[in-house]
Amino acid sequence: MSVTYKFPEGFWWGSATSATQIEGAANEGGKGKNIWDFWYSQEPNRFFNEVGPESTSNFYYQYKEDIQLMKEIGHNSFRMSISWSRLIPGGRGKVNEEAVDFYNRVIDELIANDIEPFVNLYHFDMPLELQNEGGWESREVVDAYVVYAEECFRLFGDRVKKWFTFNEPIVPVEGGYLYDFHYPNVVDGRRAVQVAYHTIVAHAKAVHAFRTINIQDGKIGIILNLTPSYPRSQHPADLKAANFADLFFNRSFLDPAVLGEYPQELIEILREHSQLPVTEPGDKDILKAGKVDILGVNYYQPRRVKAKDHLPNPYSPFMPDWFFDNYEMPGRKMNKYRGWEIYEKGIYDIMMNLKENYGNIESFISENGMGVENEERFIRDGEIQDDYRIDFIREHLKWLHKAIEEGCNAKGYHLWTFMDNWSWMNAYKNRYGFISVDVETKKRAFKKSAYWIKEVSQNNGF
Ligand code: BGP
Repeated sequence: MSVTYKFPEGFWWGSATSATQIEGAANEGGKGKNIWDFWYSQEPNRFFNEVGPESTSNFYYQYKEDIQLMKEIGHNSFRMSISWSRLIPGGRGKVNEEAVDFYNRVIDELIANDIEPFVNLYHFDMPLELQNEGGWESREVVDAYVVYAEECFRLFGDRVKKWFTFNEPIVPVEGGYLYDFHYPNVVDGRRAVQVAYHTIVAHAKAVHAFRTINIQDGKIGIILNLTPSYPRSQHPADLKAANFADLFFNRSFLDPAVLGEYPQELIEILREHSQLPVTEPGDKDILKAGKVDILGVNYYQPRRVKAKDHLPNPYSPFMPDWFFDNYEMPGRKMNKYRGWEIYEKGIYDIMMNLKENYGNIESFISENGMGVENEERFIRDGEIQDDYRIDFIREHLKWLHKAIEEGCNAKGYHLWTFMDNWSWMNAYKNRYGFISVDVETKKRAFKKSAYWIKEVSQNNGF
């Protein structure tokens, strides 16, 4: 293959996943319950085809085979998460030795196969007992998280050099406290703001703990889903709407994580609507000291925004959507299975924004991908011909390449995800992997994209 788009030497090729979405063994190995186990037991009807988290993709038992497959398709890095409720059942107290043993084996196996483990501490999976204490609304839960984080650094920091405090911390805020797609299914703006705030405090305290422990050559970061906000038009009302969306959904985490403080404009909006969180003296300094070394960017879709058509109902719960309407741009390209727009240039816009406004922080694409339903219909000669996925990745990579050529500090590209996994409420509806998983037999098989990415990673470009 002749290479037109060559990536910098040492570029990270790989993929990302999370504990709850692949491990399975949800009731085995001494694992405690998290909010997903519990919610599923209460309301299985909320999950696609009523498939829950108990066995998912069985990585807990098949990790060796899976790591071999990763190696075969050219991975040099892989992001996983540690399940808090597996490592410390109940969220506090004694470490579960079976879990330590499992994560040690996974980490060692990755390293033995020249795949660098990137480890994330929290991917939507609050231990149930801590949720019952209030979850992220509780400052004590913040402290419990910091102890958990320290434990992870201490146990695995001799081998794991890239750490992440949270994956997409705004998603549990949106899902659990505004829009009813995560447990505890609360709809309350003020509580949502408190949850978001405590998450950042937890993040910053974990960063501080990391620096105190001083892991040799270690870097600590956060993974954020950044959705560039594009206004419908250049009319001032549309521009204002897009700015609101940007403040609520991007800068609410990006600014404190990278710059160490919240945007003043966001604080003012929340103050005006009596939505400010409870804080403690000294928090500002904690946030200042919580700036990351590295930023993971998850990018799936842009956000198109217009000025509101109608005034919000003043009696409805406070919502970010009081300040803008979503805009359905005519002719937009859609992934209809997930209902997400595909806009490849968004990846470039994000990177240029990081370069210009966020000190060109070291970053990488930590998730990007395309979930498609019923991929069996694309089987030819026993293999899923997922050309749409290859196109999707290639077109995004071209824009990433352009951003790198223009000086942005992007170090890698991780697909969501390595093998088909359990997508929360969507369970196994949409498939994202290079490798398919038969939900019944757990058998793995390469899709066409697996061979393609192998060549791309080997050539460091395409
Ligand atoms: C991201 C999450 C992942 C993953 C992915 C795909 O927001 O970090 O956990 O699931 O999106 O989305 P979904 O599974 O909802 O289709």
